[in-house]
This record gives sequence, C-alpha cells and structure tokens, in this order.
Amino acid sequence: TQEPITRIESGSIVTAHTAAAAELAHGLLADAAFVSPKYLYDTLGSKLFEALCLLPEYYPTRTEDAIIGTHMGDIREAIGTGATLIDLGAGNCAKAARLFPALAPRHYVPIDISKEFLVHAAAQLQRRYPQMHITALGLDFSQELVLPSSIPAERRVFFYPGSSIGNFSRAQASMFLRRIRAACDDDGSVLIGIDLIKDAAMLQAAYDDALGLTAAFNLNLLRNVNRLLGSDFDVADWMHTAYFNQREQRVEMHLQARRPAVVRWPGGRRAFDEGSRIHTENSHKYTLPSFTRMLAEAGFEHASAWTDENGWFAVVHARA
Ligand code: AVJ
Repeated sequence: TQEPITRIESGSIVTAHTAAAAELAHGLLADAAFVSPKYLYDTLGSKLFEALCLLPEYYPTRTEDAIIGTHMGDIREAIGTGATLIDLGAGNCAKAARLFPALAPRHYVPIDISKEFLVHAAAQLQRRYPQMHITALGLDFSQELVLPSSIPAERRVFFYPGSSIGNFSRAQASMFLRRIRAACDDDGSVLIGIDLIKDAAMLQAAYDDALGLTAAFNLNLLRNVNRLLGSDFDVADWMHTAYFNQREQRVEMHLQARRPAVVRWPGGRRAFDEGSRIHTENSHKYTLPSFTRMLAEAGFEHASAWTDENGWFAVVHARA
C-alpha cells in the first residue's frame, strides 16, 4: 500500500510522513486495531521514555546499566577499540556514551526514528568527543537496514540495548538479526540487551507504574498519530492498559476507549466501542538459551552473555 505514494512524493521528509500515514491507517482499520510502538517516539515521547527509565518499577534500564558497568572489561575484550558502533534506537545516546571510555569507537552511528531528539543528543556528544566520527541518522530501521556508504563496513558493532528487540515478534526478531548479519562483514558483531522471563507482577508493575508515566507515554502516541495522520483522537477518550500475556511471554500495552469514540482522518474513519482497544506495544521476554539459539540461526554463532545477580536482564555479545 505504501509503494504508489512513495513514487508520487518527491521530498524525502514528505515521503516518510506519507508512508507513516498509510501504515497508521492500515493498523487503525484492522479488525484488531494496532499502531506500531515506534510511533511512541516523537520528541515528547522520547522525553517521557527517558523519564520512565528513572522509575523504581522500570528495572530494565538500570539493570542493564549495572550489567554493562560490572562487565565493561569483558565487553572491551570482546569488542576491542576503534570499531564502528551502530546504535539502533539511540534515543539520547546515553547508553552508547557510557561505552565510549572503554571502547573508543572510531565511528559512532546513532540511528533513531525520533529525529530532532536524536540530532540534539548527537550534537552534544560531538562537542564532548570532537575527534570521533559521528553520523546521526534519523530513520526507521524496522523495515530495512541500509546504511550510507560513508559508514565503514569493517568491524561494525550493532548495539541494540534496552530489550528494544522485544518489540518485534519472535519471527520478526529473527529476521531482523539476519538483516543485521547481512549488513556486516565476517568481523561484525552485535551487543544486545534482552529482558528475561520473570514474575508476572513485577513485569506488570514495570509497564503500569504508580505515577502514570507509562500511561502518559502510551497516550502520547495518539498525539503523534494525530500529527502524522491528521486524525482527531481525543486523548481524554482513552486509557492505558498493560498486562503480561503468559502464553506469548510478552507484556502488551493497549489503549482502551473509556467511552464510544469516533476517529476521523483524511480519507478514513473508525468507530470504537466503549472498552475496545488499540494494541500499541508488545515487549517480548526471552530466556538466554532461546535467544542465543536465535542469534546462532541468524549467523552469530559465538555468543558471550552477562546477567545481573537476580537474572532479570541479560546483555549478549555475539560474533559472526
Ligand atoms: C524501549 C522497547 C525496550 O519495551 O520495555 C517502556 C519501551 N514500553 N515502557 C520496553 C517501553 C513501556 C521499552 N523498550
């Protein structure tokens, strides 16, 4: 459905918007309405995510930070210095920046769909590290992963922290790892954070916090959709819900209609009954063996993994 639109439009930013609008309309018109979680990240969404990482309930960021801090020596040994660090979903670039003293990458390539937020963060980092090559890319890497030819092909390390890979279905995650494998030489590797399967109550609390920051993060998606699609969602009509789906081993976030709501946009409309939902995120949880197997199947056979003492989270480095 996106193909004819990309041919008609000329400016690349306009094209990106039009493609997003087509994707959003498709999801909103599906029997079980959905919006991809990548639309959580406009400038405000990126800031809300940054804030929710500080919540006591949201353990992944802090646990991953601690794992990386504790095992920085091993990570340096695995990766070495002077690599090309490609940061997928870089956001504020803080996680990668913490690796810089040990890894001293020659090139740093942060990529994020939240373009303005990324450019701001990358510019600040460039001031701190004036001699590092930094190429910030404001793009959606979930569909395809093509890097400009100016990015060195040798010693690429794809950094995908925070368990963001959990947003993909297991089949999509497997495909995404294959795509990364295809985007690097035989000396390429990945450094990935994964959230491990744990107590459902703890997972639930992490995605439905007492302050309501996650609720604001989820609801803000409707504003981003309004901007991109030209729709007229009224945020007040909707509420945040999140729960652990045991069968799929994933946390799901939805937006639920508080009352009957009709949403209109150029060329479309949808009526939602009270209580009906828009599925906005899956956050899949893994076991270390199942994830290591997925990596091996994608061509990353040599894996090292580090975890915290509670076994809540893991950081995996895997070479081709
Ligand atoms: C950034 C995708 C890893 O799934 O835990 C945080 C996003 N959603 N709270 C996650 C998120 C709700 C987060 N990722």
